Amino acid sequence: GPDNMTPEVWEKVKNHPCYSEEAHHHYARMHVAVAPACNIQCNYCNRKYDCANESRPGVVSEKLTPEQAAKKVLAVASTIPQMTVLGIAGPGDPLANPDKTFKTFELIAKTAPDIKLCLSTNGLALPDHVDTIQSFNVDHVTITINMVDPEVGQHIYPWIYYQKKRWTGIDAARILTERQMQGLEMLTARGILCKVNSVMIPGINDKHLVEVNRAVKSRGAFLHNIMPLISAPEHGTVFGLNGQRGPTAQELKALQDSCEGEMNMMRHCRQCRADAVGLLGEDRSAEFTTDKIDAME
Ligand code: CLF
Ligand code: SF4
Repeated sequence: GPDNMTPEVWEKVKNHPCYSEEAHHHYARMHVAVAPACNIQCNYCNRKYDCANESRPGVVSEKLTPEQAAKKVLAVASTIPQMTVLGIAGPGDPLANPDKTFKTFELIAKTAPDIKLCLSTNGLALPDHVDTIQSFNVDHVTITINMVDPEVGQHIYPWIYYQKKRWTGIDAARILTERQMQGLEMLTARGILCKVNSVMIPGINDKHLVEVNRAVKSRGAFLHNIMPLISAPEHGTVFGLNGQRGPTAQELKALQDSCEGEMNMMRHCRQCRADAVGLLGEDRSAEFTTDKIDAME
């Protein structure tokens, strides 16, 4: 709340439903699915569906052009006055689609300047885009960080695509963690609020996430959101097909509790779709499909 934050930080947090537990009862967010491509492979992802970097495999969203996305934002904002935040969170990685992502931000900054811009990324391309992110006044960036140790990372990421080359194994995980840490440091040095999302994968990174928590806290992350792996065989993810289980609610809470005190822990995440619309936990995306928006005119 306002008593344990600077006025500048409180200003950024108070209307953001993900960054403030209190705000999520009153303020809504929307996502636009403008970013189909990805530059890494996570074993919990199924590309046919929304990933997202917010890590909820299993639902398909309608892909939009930046122009369609801007139109949708206006339509939603005029229908849902509590809509304060526009996030780009997939279905691939927003920074693997920088032209589409930043074109969308540019259009929305012009047509709906009061809407806060939010971005979620796996972090691989992040250091290359920090200046652009800052120039669009994006105040909130989420990085999905599942490990800070390549030995752990090799079991989560089969490959990354970086500098026109495919990297695998320990090398891939080492590059990814270096880029994530560098991107996080660059953002926090510029005063951009960073949330870290981590997917808890029992037997793979569950014990390790306390170390991730310390690493991101020491680099200035504002909030840590540890989410459960969603692993059902019907989602067709590598983990799902291998019989990898997700954590129980008790295991998740125990891990969140053991990190509490190190930094703010988010506990109200709803693992949104890449085209989510409305209050967290409420899904109004079906009201705002392209054909319905065209019919509103
Ligand atoms: Fe979207 Fe993410 Fe921004 Fe929120 S969602 S890009 S920070 S506006 Fe929020 Fe949804 Fe959890 Fe994400 S509840 S999945 S944390
Ligand atoms: Fe899938 Fe997101 Fe991982 Fe890319 S970063 S592979 S879209 S979960």
